[in-house]
Amino acid sequence: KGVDKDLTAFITGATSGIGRATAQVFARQGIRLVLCGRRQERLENLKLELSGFTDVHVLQFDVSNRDDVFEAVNSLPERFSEIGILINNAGNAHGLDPIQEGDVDDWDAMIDSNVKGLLYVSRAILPQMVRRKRGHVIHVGSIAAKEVYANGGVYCASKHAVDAISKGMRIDLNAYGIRVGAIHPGMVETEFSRVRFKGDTERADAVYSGIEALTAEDVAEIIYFMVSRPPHVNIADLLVLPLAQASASVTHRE
Ligand code: 8X3
Repeated sequence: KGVDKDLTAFITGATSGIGRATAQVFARQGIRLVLCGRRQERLENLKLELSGFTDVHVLQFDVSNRDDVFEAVNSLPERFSEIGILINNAGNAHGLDPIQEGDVDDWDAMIDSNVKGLLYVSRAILPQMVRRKRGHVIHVGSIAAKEVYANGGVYCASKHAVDAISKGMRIDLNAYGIRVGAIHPGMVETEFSRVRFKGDTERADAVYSGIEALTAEDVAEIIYFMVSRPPHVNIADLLVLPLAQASASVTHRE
């Protein structure tokens, strides 16, 4: 039972939010970590914070840069090179606009990281799991993978793609003993809304006002639960909401 400590967990988007919380929970369980992100200083700080618990290697790259993804994965020192767990977490929302007014740069950014980046990282890592006939991939989707809401069409499309990729991956890897699952959180209070609204903190804070949103730790603990099931148990698909949220657009505010 528990997690195989010979292998390494590879977490994208580890410098903030759900990715960072997952790194913290995994570290406390003694799971060896490869932490990936775009921001070197944050990566170094996280490595300092977690090195007391486990071995940590950091990789600075942007998942949407195809060459950098493959180069980073190929650069792993031997001790960290056998990936047992891949947490495809990196992703963001940019803007919340009606489709006819959408910023095309925002669309590119969301599709490049949430969809293409996730594919690049998966393509770089899956062959070794297939060879070993062992591994576990978890995608961090969103309620936006299951529902579409006003002004969020492109973000929702990118997360629907994550859902489809997760399902397709489970089928293609079925013969190789690799577990594939997705967790789809609703409202989680992280830097998510600040990024979506480009630093407009008032607008970002309003998203969570009067609501006890999920915390990144809430989601990270569930991700650890998913990876620590006995090997024959695959949690394939999980929608996780705060109590105050009934659907993508129905929330109860105090
Ligand atoms: C983040 C949650 O509701 O803004 O993926 O889509 S939501």
